[in-house]
Amino acid sequence: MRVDGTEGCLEVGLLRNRVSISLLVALIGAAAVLAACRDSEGLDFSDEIPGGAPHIDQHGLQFDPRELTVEAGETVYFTSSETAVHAIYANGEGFSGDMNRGDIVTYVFEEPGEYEITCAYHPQQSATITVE
Ligand SMILES: [Cu+2]
Repeated sequence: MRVDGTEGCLEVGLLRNRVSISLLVALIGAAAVLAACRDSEGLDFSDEIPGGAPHIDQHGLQFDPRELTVEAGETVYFTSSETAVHAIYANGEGFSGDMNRGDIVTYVFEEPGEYEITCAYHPQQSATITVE
């Protein structure tokens, strides 16, 4: 009886270990998904871009934000948070060259007006910059 009882405990112990390992695998999976989600929300460029500076990121094959108002002569920061290559145009004029994940390009809009921001590779990407 005692031996049976001990074996029973051992089995329960093993089962607990298996549950723990499953839980650990699930947690690692969840962490990976969260990390992937964070990437799709944009990398952290705060070390490279001054706080409060106008900044448009690209992730999820979109500009973020899609509308921005800046002062004439202000430096606008364009970044890419994803592996898809982007090439940014302002009113049909390319200025960024090919951008890869982590790249930062700056552009100064000298003339007031509305600028349609597009990407050479992704027709669905568009943003509007209003220069005052
Ligand atoms: Cu693009």
